Amino acid sequence: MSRRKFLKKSVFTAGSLILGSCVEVNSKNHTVLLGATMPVLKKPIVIATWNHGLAANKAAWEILKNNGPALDAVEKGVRVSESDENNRSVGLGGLPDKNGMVTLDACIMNHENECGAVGCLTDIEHPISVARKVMEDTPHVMLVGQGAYDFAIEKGFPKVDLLTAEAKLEWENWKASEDLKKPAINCENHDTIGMLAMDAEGNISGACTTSGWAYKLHGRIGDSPIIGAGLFVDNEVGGACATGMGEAVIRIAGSATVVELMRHGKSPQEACEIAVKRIMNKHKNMEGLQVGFLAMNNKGEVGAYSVYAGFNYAVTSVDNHELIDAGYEMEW
Ligand code: SD4
Repeated sequence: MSRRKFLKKSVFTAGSLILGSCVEVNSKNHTVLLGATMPVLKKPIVIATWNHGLAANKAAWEILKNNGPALDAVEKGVRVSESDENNRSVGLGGLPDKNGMVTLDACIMNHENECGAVGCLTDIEHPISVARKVMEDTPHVMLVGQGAYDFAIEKGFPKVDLLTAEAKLEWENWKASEDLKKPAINCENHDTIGMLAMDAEGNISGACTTSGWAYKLHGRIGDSPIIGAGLFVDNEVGGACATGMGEAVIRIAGSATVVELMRHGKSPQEACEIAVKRIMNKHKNMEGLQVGFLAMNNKGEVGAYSVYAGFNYAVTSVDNHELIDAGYEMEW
């Protein structure tokens, strides 16, 4: 495993986010934003993890461009991934747990530190909207399992069979394989969508939704629905979200850590890098342990970083709609 060297300074075509920033072009000819010299984007802005973030951002942008609230934008945005049955790691079509059940985790947080979450939710296509209902219609932050399901049904969400034929087949193949105890943890089965939006008013909201670690033990909840781990927003500072192995993110209160680092003066890029390095320091065995953070501060700077190569994120603002490869510590 080799440590990446960040050296190059380049200027790119007009309209590109990375114009004049410190960047590197990687082997796939994708751009990677580096260091503390992020450009400041003009609000509104929406950013989201992985390449499914592009379609999700597009939906969020419909709200933001009409001066709509960031909270509506992030909900609408991640619902696109939740309904995409070709996506094996979020909502409908997500890979199931060890027992063949699709169990979903999600949370949402607004600019007033109000938040809602659901964990281990079954048979509901849009956990993010249930999380928003928990935030808005109850005095609680988090509902899990049967209670979350009953609440969703009571609120009028339809019951949906989330296990598609393709996901079922993959699960059956996994069961038949020798890998029963040790499901691979990699970018193929770890693709949560985390989204952060700043609206025209400058208010930030975030959303995070996932079917979690494929073939997990039944009842396992990752970082994604845990406020402070998979997502954290403080409008006075900015927001952060996480993807990758949730257990490692929870151990360092990942997203809250990134926001606190920004509160103390770090750029989003620096904050994500420090959080990744903290995870590396706290784990003796980093083999296959992928974690990525994505952050935005209230000035409109963004940053991202991951343990292993391969993490990317979508950035959409009035001048941009593009996918950017995050910097990272190690090659796979
Ligand atoms: C989890 N963090 O359940 C989630 C999975 C994930 O990209 O992020 N996938 O641990």
